[in-house]
Amino acid sequence: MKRVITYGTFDLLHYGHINLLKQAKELGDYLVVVLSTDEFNLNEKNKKSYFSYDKRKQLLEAIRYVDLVVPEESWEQKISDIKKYYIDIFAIGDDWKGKFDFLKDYCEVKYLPRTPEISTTKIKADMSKALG
Ligand code: C2G
Repeated sequence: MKRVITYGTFDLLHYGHINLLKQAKELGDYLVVVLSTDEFNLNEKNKKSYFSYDKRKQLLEAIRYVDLVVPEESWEQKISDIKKYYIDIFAIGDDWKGKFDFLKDYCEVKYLPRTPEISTTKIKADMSKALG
């Protein structure tokens, strides 16, 4: 049983997120998604998600690739998460390439190709243009 972990905000869920989750799940048998809390988004990522943590969790839990959703409250929790959930592989989009290589002491680290043409920022910009 290979256990995979990934992290993110997953706000305004779109097919780029789904592609990532699918790729991450295909690396193993069980996928833990560590979802940024509203406070973590505000204080550490300088982004205010449109959907609350609970709503974003509800959406992720409905995805066939996702087995468990838990909160991300700090940048420093990854090593303890890897131990806590007996993780074999840490996977994240390649926009983070190299940033989490320090986790190689604890598990495999995989940077997965992002879906280039879509982003939450683009969705918001296109919508505000369309709505005027
Ligand atoms: N992603 C993707 N393609 C996109 C947009 C996002 O593959 N078009 C991936 C990102 O690379 C990331 C995941 O989807 O692996 C979630 O993206 P975000 O919600 O933007 O997460 P991020 O802000 O990168 O948070 O501690 C790590 C952070 O929590 C990662």
